[in-house]
Amino acid sequence: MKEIAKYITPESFYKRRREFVKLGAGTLLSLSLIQSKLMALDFKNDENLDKLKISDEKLATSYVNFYEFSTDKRKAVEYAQKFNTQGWKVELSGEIEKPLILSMEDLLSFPLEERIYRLRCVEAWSMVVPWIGFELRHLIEKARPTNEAKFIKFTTLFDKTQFNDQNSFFPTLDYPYVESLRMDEALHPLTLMAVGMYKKPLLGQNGAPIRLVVPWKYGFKSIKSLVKIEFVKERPKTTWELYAPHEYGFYANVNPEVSHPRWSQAHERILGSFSTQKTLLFNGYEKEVASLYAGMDLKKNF
Ligand SMILES: Nc1nc2c(c(=O)[nH]1)N[C@H]1C(S)=C(S)[C@@H](COP(=O)(O)O)O[C@H]1N2
Ligand SMILES: [Mo]
Repeated sequence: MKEIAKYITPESFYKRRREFVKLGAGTLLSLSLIQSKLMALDFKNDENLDKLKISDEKLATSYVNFYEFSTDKRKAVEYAQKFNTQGWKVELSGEIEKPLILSMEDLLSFPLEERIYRLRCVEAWSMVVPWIGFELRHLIEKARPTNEAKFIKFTTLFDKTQFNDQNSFFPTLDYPYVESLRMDEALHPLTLMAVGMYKKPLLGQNGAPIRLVVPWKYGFKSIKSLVKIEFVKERPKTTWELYAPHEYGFYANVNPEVSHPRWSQAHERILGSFSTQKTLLFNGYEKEVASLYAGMDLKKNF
């Protein structure tokens, strides 16, 4: 049986499946669903018109921030290896016509695209990641928000049996991790729901099986392993804003002129190289997104 599988599946797929088997049965199921979409190259490639230099895949999957596992980047990767995403569901509720519960299969019916984006962490490092996902606006259209919906609130899984830091006596953050976007930011075509990167399904440490990616904002807005999307009237309090409001604002737009109280944001370390570069307003996406903030004081609304 295994011998036959070797002949009827492309070799790379076969090898990759074997790697997934090592991750355990739970991960395998949802991975293979996404995997088969991606292996069929059922997504539109990014032509990389800006000629961004893509970061090493090894780096992007090992230098991670995922506090639910651990604040230690190495340990987060280690603990994420047995992350179980079997039967994953995303719940949509709030100011929409009727609540929806979507499986990964439902979510994968949106048109998938590769998007090569800069990622700028508030810790002053950056990389370039080739994500695979769909525009969040497609999901919003499906949810049919009412006129009352002004913000979207996103929530990460809360599961003490899976996340070491959630289970600790003194958790680092007030979990579950919550993030939010204004409706017009959420509807912007750059705003992505990612299910993969480097032409493969997301790994646990990068927010499997589905996460947000907002390229013009600091990385912490790009919330991982989503289970809930709520359409709300009022601006929600977000995890980092609650933790330190003078350090992490709601908007978190990348801005070289607004320093973090403890360090400058004017430059960034390019991960995987010895160089630094100037940080760009809106992380280089000014042309696309500046109009969202016309007339707003970006220093006050940081
Ligand atoms: N749920 C959750 N989402 C999260 C984080 C986290 O700790 N928990 N870290 C954020 C931060 S600070 C960054 S920089 C990005 C990092 O994404 P990456 O590790 O895939 O590069 O994820 C963001 N999303
Ligand atoms: Mo970050």
